[in-house]
Amino acid sequence: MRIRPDVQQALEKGEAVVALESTLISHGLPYPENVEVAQAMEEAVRSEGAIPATIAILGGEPVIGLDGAQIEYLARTPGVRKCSRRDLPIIMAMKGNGSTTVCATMTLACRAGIRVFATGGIGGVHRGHPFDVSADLEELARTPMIVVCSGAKALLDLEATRERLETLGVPVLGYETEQFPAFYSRESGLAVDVCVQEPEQIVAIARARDQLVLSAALLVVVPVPAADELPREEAESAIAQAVRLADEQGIRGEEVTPFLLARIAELTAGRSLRANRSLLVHNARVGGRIAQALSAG
Ligand code: PSU
Ligand code: MN
Repeated sequence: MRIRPDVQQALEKGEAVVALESTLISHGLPYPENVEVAQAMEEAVRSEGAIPATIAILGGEPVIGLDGAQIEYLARTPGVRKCSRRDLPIIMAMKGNGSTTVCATMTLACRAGIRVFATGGIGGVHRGHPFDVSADLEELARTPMIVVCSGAKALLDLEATRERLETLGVPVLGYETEQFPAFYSRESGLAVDVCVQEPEQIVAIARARDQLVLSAALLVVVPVPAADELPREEAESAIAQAVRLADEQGIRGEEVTPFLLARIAELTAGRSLRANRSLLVHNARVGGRIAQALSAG
């Protein structure tokens, strides 16, 4: 693994580091918003006094802490492989370039010694396809990090995803919310396991988890900032249409999520992108705050 020197140094000194994923750059957002958002997320982490480490595979080597040119490359190069955990040994042996999903980012970040990771929405159980379950969920069950997100992407079956998190033993902490957020919208009608107000409460729960040597991540869910929220009905109608298109066109496997995100952006005339961008940057800031509290305590 190639760890950027400032990230390495911060890890050695026990200072705050926040991992960021790269699939949202290569497959989640269109160019050039993807570069702008990736940079804004890094700045948001820094604004809280933590070091950002965006993760990807370049030339077969896992890179912990991309530089600006590497982010730009992932953002504008078609054909970068979207890597889940199963793809990591393949892309490394092929000496290829790959972006990392939530799952693969956690795998690599944890091995590098990073304890906090911020992203947009985790994968989960797909609507109408209960056997298409994102590897993100299994990874959350076995990798003891703190993962900050806005719930699971609303294009999924949120209720089934929420149930699966319970089965897998993943504690769901609502950051200033009682509800599991619905990604583009603040509320889903589903409950969190506990509502927390301060990063220190999250750190205390992480400590208790570690004392018990539980392997699961803590999932910290943060609603999209209210000003950029997509009303639930509007999001739902776009999602339902996009899911229908995916079924009609026979979209399967790892292509489903990027396909749906792109169709929803079209159907909402970019308003889904605004919500997505806003929640990503906000989550990065919250991640920075939690990483600070963790290194202080
Ligand atoms: N969140 C976003 N945009 C994304 C993703 C999450 O705001 O593009 C990506 C993440 O990398 C997540 C992946 O791990 O989608 C899930 O893909 P799948 O459903 O194929 O597991
Ligand atoms: Mn899938």
